[in-house]
This record gives sequence, structure tokens and C-alpha cells, in this order.
Amino acid sequence: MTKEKKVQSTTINSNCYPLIRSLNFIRPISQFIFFLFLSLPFQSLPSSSSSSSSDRKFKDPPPLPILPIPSAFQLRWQLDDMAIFLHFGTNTFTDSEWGSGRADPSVFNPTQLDAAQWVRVAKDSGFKRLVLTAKHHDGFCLWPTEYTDYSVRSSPWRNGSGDIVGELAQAARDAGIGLGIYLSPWDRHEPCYGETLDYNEFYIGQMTELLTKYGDIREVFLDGAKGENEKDMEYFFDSWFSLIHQLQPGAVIFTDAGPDVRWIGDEAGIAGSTCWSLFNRSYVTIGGYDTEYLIRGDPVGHDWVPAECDVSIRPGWFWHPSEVPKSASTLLDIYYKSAGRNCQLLLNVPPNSSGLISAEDIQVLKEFNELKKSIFSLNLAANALLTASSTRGRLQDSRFDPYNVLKEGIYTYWAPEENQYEWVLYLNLTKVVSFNVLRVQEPIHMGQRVMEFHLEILNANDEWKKVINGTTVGYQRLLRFPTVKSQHLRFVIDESRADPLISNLGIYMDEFSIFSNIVYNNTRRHTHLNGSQYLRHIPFNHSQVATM
Ligand code: FUL
Repeated sequence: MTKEKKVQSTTINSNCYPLIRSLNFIRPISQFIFFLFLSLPFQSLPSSSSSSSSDRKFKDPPPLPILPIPSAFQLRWQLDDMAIFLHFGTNTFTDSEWGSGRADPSVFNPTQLDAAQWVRVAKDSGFKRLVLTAKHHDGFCLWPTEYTDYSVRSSPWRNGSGDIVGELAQAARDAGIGLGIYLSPWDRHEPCYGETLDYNEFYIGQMTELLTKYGDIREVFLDGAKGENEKDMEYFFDSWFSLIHQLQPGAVIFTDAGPDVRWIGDEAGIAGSTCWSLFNRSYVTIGGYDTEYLIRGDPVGHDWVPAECDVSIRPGWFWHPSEVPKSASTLLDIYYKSAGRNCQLLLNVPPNSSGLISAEDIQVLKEFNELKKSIFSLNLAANALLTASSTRGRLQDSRFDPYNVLKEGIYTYWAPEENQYEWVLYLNLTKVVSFNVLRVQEPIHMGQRVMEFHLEILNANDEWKKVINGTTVGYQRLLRFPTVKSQHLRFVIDESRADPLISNLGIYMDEFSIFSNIVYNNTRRHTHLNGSQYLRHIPFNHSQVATM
């Protein structure tokens, strides 16, 4: 009996979500009446929450996942949070960004190259993966490929017997950190570029070398860039994707349009404040994209394609002697707007011409890591008393308990009872606390659900006051707002694709952000702040309610 009711009500929830969404303009009272009406046929059946626990032998099952959901490897990728991008090649020695493909290999001689240093810097600064430009658009290969002599084999570095991909793969393995490779489709050196069949064979030959000789590869980054008036040709993407998945089933493939990870649509590392991992791959072609669609994703998308935010620590992707790194506070701001908006941050830190990551870049990464730790190591809600508007399952069932939101990780979560007309978590912090950052996570292995939410505090006059509104959560949502003080909070989900599930809720104090005065847009991509600004405390205007 109970089981039968369960099936029926779950069907209402998972398959009729457009219906539930469309109810928002009539909420909350009329929605309540509507649900009452919906549940009339089942009224003679005991509700799953109100039936006495003694008459049931079995556990309540978890809620249904809501499609699309991530693959195991998309999930592993997402949990990395941040990765380091390494642009390195002949451009590093010729002071260029898009090499012509005609640079003499003799220019390539990074005499102090130490891949273990790259790995150490990444690991010590909290990054979980490195992605190396094994071949950039100039066609020079950082491994001794058998398909061209335009590679490290023809350079003076290690007398032509070196292999940078090999050294990095070894160092990454030793340190237990993931490796990704960038193999540029556009190749300005290779004579067969432009001959569709020949070049696709050549490219697949190179890709096969990279995916079979160096152990585990976690990401294959396929850049869609190509200069104007270049030879026209077709890339056999479907064959490339199938081959990559066959040779490295654990690797995610990045392009403008997935299949596994999509580009965020800008090179400033900034995601939309609404950002879905849901997406329709068929709406986007590689190289022909609608930036808005990439930035925001698609609440009714059929494919799971989360976004990666690539941005360089310096103005250029390659190292140039005249350029300086961004400040730690700028990186922190980018972190909030990438990893804090359901994306992964892929931060480019280009090794210099000696083959090392420069001391000034290391210093900035160290400061950035310290800023992050000083903000996020103390969840001011860690000892809060929690209650919820409703909880799925029986009282003794801890799997759906509101306290799960205080546990780290996405696999434990609070689940409300089905068919509710309000979804609220109440936090009693047991004392008055000041804070200005909210962190929320969804158990994305169950699908991305939350569409709109807000946070309220009980003010000194015992009135509930809205602090911040947000749209979309996903893997991780970080929101900053003017500092507020309270003992009692209400986290309210206003709109959701299905019953919302929350795996983490935290509040923090950020003394460092200068978030209101950094402007990013497509015309001003690289904002430079003086390195000394990173510890400055900017007083906020305490009167406003922020909307992000
Ligand atoms: C772009 C390329 O043209 C840049 O050189 C760089 O590699 C960046 C990550 O992608 O499309």
C-alpha cells in the first residue's frame, strides 16, 4: 500500500516538473491548494511521513535522480574544483602567443626545466590537476612524436632526447595529481593541415601516442581557435571523441560544446551568475557558439555538460618577460565567479623560458591559497542547530537529515518530504555571528535541481530580512554580500526542477574581497591590481540586499 502510494507520488514529482515550475506565479497558497487537490485520490492511503514507523520493515528509498546526471568521470572531474593550465612551447622563447609554425626548434631550450616544480606549485596551492599544451597552434610538440620532426626531438633541450609530456606525467603520478593534455587541432606547421583525410589521420596518430604512452589522462582539451583566412578543412570530431573515450575511458573531453565539459564562453574565467550543467549539445557547434548559451547553460537541457572556466594568471597565455601576474585578490574574485558558480577554474600559470614557474606567480598562488583557506576553513554554521520545513523518510533515518548539510562532501544531503509547497532550512547559530559569504552545494550525482533560492536573517527587531537571492546552485555556489549579523537564518528554496536536495550549507567571513569594484567583460579581460592590495579590507555598504 505504502509502496504503491510512493510510486504514484514520485511520478508526479519527477515527470511533471514543468507543471511544478509553472506553479510559481500562483504560489504559495494556491499551490498548496493545488497539491491538496492532487493528493485527494491518495487520501485514503497513509502518507510516507505520517505512517507509523513500526508498521514498515523496509527503509524509504532515496529520491529518484532527475536526468540528466553526470557520468562517473564528469563527477570526478567536478570534484577537482581547480586545475592548473600550462602553456609552454616555442612561443615561450619567441615572445609570441600564436606562433607562426616557422620558429626554429633550436630556440627551444628551457635549461632548468623541472616538471616536478610545476606539480609542486599546483599541489601546494590547492589545485588537483594539470593540463599541458602538448601541442599549441604552432604545431611544435612537447613530446618526441613519430609523426613530425617539429618537436622537442629537434631542439637542443636535453640534446633532443627529452620528453616534457613524459616528465610531467611521471611527476604528476608521483604526487598523486591528475594530468590533462591540450592537443591543438589547428596546426600552423604541419604541411598536411588543410587536407581533410590526411590531417585527421595525422591528428589521430598524435592523439593515440599521447593517450597510450603516458598512463592515466584525466582531460583532453580541444581548443576551437583558428585564425582567419587559414586553410579550410573538416575535423572528424566524432571519430576523435570515440577514440579518446576508448583509449582513456576516465578522461573528460573539453570543447566549446562538450561532449563531457564545455567552454564557459569567455577567457576571463567568469561564469554566469545563473549556470546550469544542463545543456543541449545539439544547439552548439564547435567554433560556432552562442556565448550566452555557454555562460548560462540550459535549465531544460537534455545533456550533462558542466563548464570549465579558463583564464590566465598573466595577460597572455604564454610567458612574456614584460608581463606580471594578477593579484591574489583578483584570483579570489575569479574563484568566486567560476568555482563558486558551479564550474571548474582552469587557471593558466605559464612556465618561463628557463622552464620553471616564475617566483612572482608562485607568490601570488601562495597568497591566493592563504586567502581561500582563511575564509573557507571556518564554517560559522558548523555548530548550528538545524531544523527543516520537512524531511524525507522516518525520524530515525539519518540519510535525509538536515544536519547532513553540515557534513563536507556532496554525497550526504538533506531531502525534504515529497510534494511540499515550501522548502526551508532553519539555522540557529546559538550566538550572534557576523558573516558575508554563503556556500551551498547540491548532490549533483542526483541531478541539478535548484532554480532560485534566498537567505534570510532574523534581525534585531525580530523581523526576517532577506540578505541575498540566487539562481542555480549545482556543485558549488558561493555568494558574497554586505556583512550581516544574526543568530537565526532561513535558507529558502523558491523554485526547483524537482524536490530540492542540499548537501552543504556554510556561512563564512571574507575580510579580503574587493568584489564590487572589479569589472570584467569581454573588452576588458585582464584586470590588474597591485599585488599589495590583497590583504586590504574593503568596508561594505551594509544597507543593501545583494542579488547575484
Ligand atoms: C585559445 C587559444 O587560441 C589560446 O592561445 C589559448 O590556448 C586558449 C586557452 O585558447 O582559443
